[in-house]
Amino acid sequence: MTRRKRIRMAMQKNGRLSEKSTSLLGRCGLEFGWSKDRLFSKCENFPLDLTLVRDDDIPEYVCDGVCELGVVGLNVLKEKLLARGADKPGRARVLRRLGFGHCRLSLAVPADRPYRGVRSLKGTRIATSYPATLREFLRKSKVEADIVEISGSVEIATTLDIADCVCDLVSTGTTLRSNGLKEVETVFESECVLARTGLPLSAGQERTAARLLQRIDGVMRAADAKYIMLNAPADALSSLKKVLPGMEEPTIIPLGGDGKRVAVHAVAYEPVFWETMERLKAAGASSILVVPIEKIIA
Ligand code: PRT
Ligand code: ZN
Repeated sequence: MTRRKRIRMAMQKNGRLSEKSTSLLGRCGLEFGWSKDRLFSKCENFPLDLTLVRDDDIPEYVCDGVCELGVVGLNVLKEKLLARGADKPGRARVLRRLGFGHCRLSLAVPADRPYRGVRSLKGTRIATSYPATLREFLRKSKVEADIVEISGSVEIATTLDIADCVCDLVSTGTTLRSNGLKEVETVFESECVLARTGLPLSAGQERTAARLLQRIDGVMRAADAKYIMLNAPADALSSLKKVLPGMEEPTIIPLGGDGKRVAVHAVAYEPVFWETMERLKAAGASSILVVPIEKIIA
């Protein structure tokens, strides 16, 4: 009997990460028979099955090998790994940062309370849903404080006098400000990640995971990449290369018989702004085309 090659991936069922996680898999060419109420979804054209759960359960699933892969906020993964104890076998590790779901775990104090550095938090009560991450931060900062663990609506903890300050996720900062709090320290910067179990996979599953990673890398590399085509005098090539951001070695195609003018085709891995195009023109380029790239396998 051949060993399994299908892998199971845990993903958030319903929440901030669901749409972008789904879209990423779609751009990787994976097709699913979606149904909102289902907890499992089998990919029809790739050996992967999705398990759709609450984000809090994903680290546990991945650590225990219930799912070989998981898509989850690094904040949740780190918290669960710290809470679980770093020495337990079968831990999860991060394979890729996925470039969405950015946020930070921050300390915030009432706006009218003076703040004189992290040491001034000594002896305070800090409300958070991330006790293990906060505990690690306080230990490293050599500050002793009381951690008040609450599961939601952390931002109202000071108003309710459950705590003196809070440690919560922030993205725009609006929630903190509208609750009379000011952000004073960043504890942890987070984004959505692809994690894999520390437990061994079968050879077939390793190959499946490697194929998926190659596709994810292809999609992510293509996100900012552009294909640039332009015509230019052959002797302007070196100055053009200086202008083009993150360009690979270009393909040069002679135009006409005398070799004095060439067509240049290249992939640029950084954004190409109008200013860049103007500088290309000033360096001698004409007929400049910049087109988006859908996928790249390097
Ligand atoms: O139901 P389930 O348990 O699966 O979802 P959930 O409600 O626990 O999580 P969800 O969907 O809200 O968030 C999932 C993940 O998104 C988080 O674990 C983070 O990795 C990431 N993320 C990115 C955020 C935010 N940005 C964010 N702003 N998660 C939460 N927030 C909250 C924050 O807790 C605070 O209440 O948004 C508020 C602050 O936002 P600003 O813009 O006002 O600063
Ligand atoms: Zn959650």
